[in-house]
Amino acid sequence: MKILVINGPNINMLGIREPGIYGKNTFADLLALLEETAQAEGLEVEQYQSNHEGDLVDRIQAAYGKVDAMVINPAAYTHTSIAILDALKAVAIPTVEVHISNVDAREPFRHISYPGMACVHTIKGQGLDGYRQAILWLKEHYGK
Ligand code: CA2
Repeated sequence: MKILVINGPNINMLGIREPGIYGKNTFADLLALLEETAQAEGLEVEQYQSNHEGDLVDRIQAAYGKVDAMVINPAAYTHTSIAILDALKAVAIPTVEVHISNVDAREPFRHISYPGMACVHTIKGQGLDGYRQAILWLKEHYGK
C-alpha cells in the first residue's frame, strides 16, 4: 500500500516557535516518524511539503492513479482553500485530514475546514502522533 503525506505552509517550521500549541518536535522529527511508521507497518510512505496552495493542488493531482491513500495537513489553507477541497474531490483518493493542534479549541476561524469536507476521517489534537494514527487508520480501512 502506498500512502502520500502532504503538509501545507509553515509545517516545516515546527519546533521553532509556538511549542505550547504544536509541541517541541521538529519537522525532521515528523519525517523520522513517517519513516518509522512505514517500516513498522510494511507500507510505502512518501511525503511532500509546500508553502504554496497551487503546488499542493498540483501534488494532489499528480497522485491520481499513483497512490492508494493520502494524509493531509493543509495547515492554514485548511480554513480558506476551496482549491484544495476541489483537488481532493477530483482525485477521489481516500484521504485522512490531520491537525497537530485541537483546532476546535482555538480561534473560531480555525473551526472550519474546507479540505476536510472531502476527507474520509479527521484526527485533531494528537500532536505528531496524529500522522501515525492516520496511516494506521488508512491501513485498517483501505489496506491491501
Ligand atoms: O494544528 C494544525 O496542524 C494546523 O493545521 C497547523 C497550522 C494552523 O494554521 C492550523 O490552523 C492548524 C499552522 C502550521 C504551523 O505553523 C507554525 C507556526 C509557528 C511556528 C511553527 C509552525
